[in-house]
Amino acid sequence: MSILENYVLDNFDKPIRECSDQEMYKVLLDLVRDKSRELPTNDDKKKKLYYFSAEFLIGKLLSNNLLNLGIYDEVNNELIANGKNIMDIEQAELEPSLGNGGLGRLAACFVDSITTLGINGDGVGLNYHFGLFKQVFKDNQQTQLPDPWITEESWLIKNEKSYEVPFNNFTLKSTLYDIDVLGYNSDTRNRLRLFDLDSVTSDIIEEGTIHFDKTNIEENLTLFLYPDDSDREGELLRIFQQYFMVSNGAQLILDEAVARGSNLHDLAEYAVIQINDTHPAFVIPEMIRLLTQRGIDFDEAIQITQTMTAFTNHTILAEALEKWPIDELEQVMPEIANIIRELDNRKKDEFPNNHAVSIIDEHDRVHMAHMAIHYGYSINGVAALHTEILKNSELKAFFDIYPNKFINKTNGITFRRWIMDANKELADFIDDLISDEWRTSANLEPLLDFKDDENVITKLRAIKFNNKQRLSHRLETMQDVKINEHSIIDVQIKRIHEYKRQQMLLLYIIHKYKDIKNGNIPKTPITIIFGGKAAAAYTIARDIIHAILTVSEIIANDDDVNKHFQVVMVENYNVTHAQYLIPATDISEQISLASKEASGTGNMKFMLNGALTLCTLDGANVEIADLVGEENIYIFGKRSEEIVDLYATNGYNARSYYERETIKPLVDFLIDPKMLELGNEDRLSRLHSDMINKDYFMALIDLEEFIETKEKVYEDYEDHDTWTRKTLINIAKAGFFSSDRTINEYNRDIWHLEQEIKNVN
Ligand code: CRA
Repeated sequence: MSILENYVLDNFDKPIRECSDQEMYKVLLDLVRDKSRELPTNDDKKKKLYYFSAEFLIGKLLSNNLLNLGIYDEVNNELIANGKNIMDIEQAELEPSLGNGGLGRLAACFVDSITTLGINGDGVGLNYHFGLFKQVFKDNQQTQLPDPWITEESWLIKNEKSYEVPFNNFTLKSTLYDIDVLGYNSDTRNRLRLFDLDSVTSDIIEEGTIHFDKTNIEENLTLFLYPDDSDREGELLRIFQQYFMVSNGAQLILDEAVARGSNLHDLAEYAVIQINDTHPAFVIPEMIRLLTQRGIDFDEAIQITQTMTAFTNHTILAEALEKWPIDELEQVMPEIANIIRELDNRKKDEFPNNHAVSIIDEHDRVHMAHMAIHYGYSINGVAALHTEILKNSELKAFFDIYPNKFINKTNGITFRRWIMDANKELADFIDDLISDEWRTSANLEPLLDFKDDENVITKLRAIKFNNKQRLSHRLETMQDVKINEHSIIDVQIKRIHEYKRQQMLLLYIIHKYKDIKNGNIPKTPITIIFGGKAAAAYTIARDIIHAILTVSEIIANDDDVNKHFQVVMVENYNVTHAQYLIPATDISEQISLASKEASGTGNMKFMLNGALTLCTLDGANVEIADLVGEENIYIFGKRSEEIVDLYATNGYNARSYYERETIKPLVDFLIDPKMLELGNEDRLSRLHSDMINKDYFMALIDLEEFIETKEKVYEDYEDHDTWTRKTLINIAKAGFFSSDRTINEYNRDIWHLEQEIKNVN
């Protein structure tokens, strides 16, 4: 009997052909789960990694898991033979809404690579019922709704384990759900361990909003990722969430280590914790608390915790480096607050008068990153430039006292999802050219042999076109927008944030619109696509979305322009959207203000899928540029040292840029009568005034050079062969950005765990 038949008969008692896509989804889910369950976990290995993260942006899992199990083709062929299409079946799967942006997607790529390399390592996090939020556009504005994803047919598997988490005045008992994590062709599996609370209920959410009673912890604790923390209740709720996550995680670690033979004194031989950004940093005082509770003395508990905990920093933006008022910690978990005071006292004694390295500052706020650096054994940045900035400016005071703790680990992406799954046609074509060895080694360099092969260049162009068609079809069904499949596809997808400068691309769009109105018609039509959510409480970011949507409507309504130029903003951008957008893209917009984007990972996905990067020298763009050479990338804008210096000296004045005759009309268009007619005056004038009077992330400083460079990019696109040759070089050089390489480095330099696959690129 074939791989699917008996599953179908067991479930529905009818042939495949007669099953609906929803029914087939259920069958495939059962099949994949059974096959996963046949794989042992890595529990026979002594030491285990626990990757603690507030987010795991895993995306849909069906195709990915079929691929990792090595049965994708077999299943797909049988579906095709029965008149079914896996892409349609996949529509029945809801994307788990367990992350926000790059940090969460990175965690998802990492657990895939950890398993692929045969490392014993689980992810630890929370099971948010409604995720971040679902973005819905209404009147050209972002609105936020709950994003439910947990149904009977989700990948969650209830685990029997449960722990008690002691808050002040009450204790909560957790429920644990696991999601199996499969590696590529690996014969073991790991798990995502997502803690939850049975009493949580959607009943307390106000209809049509993401608002709820923030004080009702028992009912709200795992409703949303990053609930609004603009007031004290919101801050307390975040602290409740963080402590719930790490207390459960720490208890799980102790449980499992003891089961594997640890006597707790030797815990560091059994477990290593990676703290993914500051959200899980309370695991340090919590582990100390639990160890002392189990009879270890305080000094030894600190020492054990320290030797098993490492920290990753993902940003230099102050707003994301969490600082919690100590009195709030006292209110939620007094014992932990006391331990933190003690940890702080010890460091104040060790480094007297060195205020920059205090855990508790003069405003009685606890600096989570400081705690993690003092009481962990390793701190890493996520790209070479980022780590240098940490060492030389942001965390210099720490680098001075702990030079050996600092290390760089440039981010990576899993090639399983970001080419094998997202761009099957390209992946298969690469197999034809250089054999399928790259699928495990990530070595794509042999492709360079084909850079002057006309047939290869033609085929690459054809694949890009097919991916544009696929995207076009999706946008039409999802959002009722029709894009021109023959146009240049120019894309900026990422969270909306001023430092990423979507507003700078918007000013370019205004420039281009005016230019086309003046009769300068682009040789090839251009489609610029945005995607991204703005934090619900981030007003200017929501204003930027509004301005983009309003400008795009003006362009769409203008018959002089709309045949040549289109601007689209994808609604509710998520991993699934990204899998359609990235393979179809020609130009990858990586235009953050230099020094501000720690790494970026979208930049790597685009490169791997044959888009050319238009970028500032920021984050991992610097490493991309080094790899491909300056003739295969488009670089513009002020360099990072200059920007760091400008901040230090308060040397930027937006208005002096605004006054330039090239720039003023573009900014002023935001409040042009055409805009005000369609848009919301408050939002548009606030953005307008912000750009002139503040522009904290300096969109205007690079604008002229950006416009010039964009025109050059579009001009270069016209030489199709040269362009496509450049895309081939980019693909060939992308191997370095495989997350297998990144994880291999983490393991070699930080975790030191047993590993099955040793040679990674
Ligand atoms: N927003 C950085 O800004 C980086 C990812 C993953 C970020 C990105 O440049 O690629 O982390 N930082 O390392 C972050 O979330 C809290 O800080 C991100 O996703």
